[in-house]
Amino acid sequence: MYAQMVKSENADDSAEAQAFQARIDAGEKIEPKEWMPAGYRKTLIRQIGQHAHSEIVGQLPEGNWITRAPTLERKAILLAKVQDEAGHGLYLYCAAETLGVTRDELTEMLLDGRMKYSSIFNYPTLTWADMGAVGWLVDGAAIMNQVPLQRTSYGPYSRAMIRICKEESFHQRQGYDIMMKMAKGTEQQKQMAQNALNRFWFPSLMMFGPSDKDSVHSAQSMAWKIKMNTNDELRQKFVDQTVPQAEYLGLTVPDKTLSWNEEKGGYDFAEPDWDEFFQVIKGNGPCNSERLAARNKAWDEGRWVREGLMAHAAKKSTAQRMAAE
Ligand code: FAQ
Repeated sequence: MYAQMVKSENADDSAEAQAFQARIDAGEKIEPKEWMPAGYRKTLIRQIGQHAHSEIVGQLPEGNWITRAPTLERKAILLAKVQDEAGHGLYLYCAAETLGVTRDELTEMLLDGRMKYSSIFNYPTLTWADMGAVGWLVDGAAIMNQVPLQRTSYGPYSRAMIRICKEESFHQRQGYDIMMKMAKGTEQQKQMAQNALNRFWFPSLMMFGPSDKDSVHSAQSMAWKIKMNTNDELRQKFVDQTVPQAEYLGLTVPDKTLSWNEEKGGYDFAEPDWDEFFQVIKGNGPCNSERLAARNKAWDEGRWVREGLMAHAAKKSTAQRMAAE
């Protein structure tokens, strides 16, 4: 089914397509059973699917530290956060399913490398301070990207984002709280916090996607209000918000070119290494193979659970049918 949709994706200028665009321009939400251009459907499946995969794969770098959290309280908080990410993945798979693709199809495309997930999760989490940096910077970047998506034109995606954003705010604050503790702690803890910032700064800037001149999908996605801002606009807002937070922590953003530009009312900052970004999204980042191996293992080892649940559901519905006859 997904393959058929992809074949007929080309945007058309039919009366239906024009009426559809007029609804988008008027700020109306598009709902699952309504007519939509094949390209709109395909773009949503790609974006929502990648977003769902990011939430699921995104559990791995933090899951790595649950057993080694420094206190019982930190362990409980981290566990709750990682569980929230699983929940986000599930809302998003449900939103994607309303477009005619199944969760299993999406999962298979993740597992065999046909679909992407966020580049950020291909970097390792080496110390406890990385839990602070991930919450502060990675969830911070996610919120910056996702708050505007609450107004996205596709109803189920927009509604999923409203709930997700509430939880992401808690995630960002717990990360910043870890950073505060470490940055105000011993000299060694402060050094760990600085080191985590050094390693996560540029990968966090990459989360917003390539620069606008290299973004393949932005123009069409913005015309359809699937995306509400360009990649560079959101990256700029993220830098402007995050630099004062780093200053409050007494940490240094690892960018010697960083300076306030009075005229534009924002910071000038160095671009990430885009060659590295494209390598990571091609599968050649530091942890790509480890992440995909972990997801494949979970999928294979969970097969008996999925089959058991399906058998139980079939048995239950047969019993209900027979009782009704
Ligand atoms: N990583 O033309 P564009 C989270 C790909 S938040 C990997 O600009 P688009 C929460 C892009 O897919 C993270 N690939 O693309 C959390 C395209 O390739 P394709 C997830 C990337 O779609 C926190 C190509 O480059 N958030 O998980 C990336 O218009 C902590 C050209 O790019 C979302 O997914 C990247 N960073 O804009 C969980 C938000 N950037 O598909 C756990 C929704 C670009 O043609 C712990 N998504 N690419 O093969 C979006 O807003 C957009 O999809 C963008 C990319 C902004 C990511």
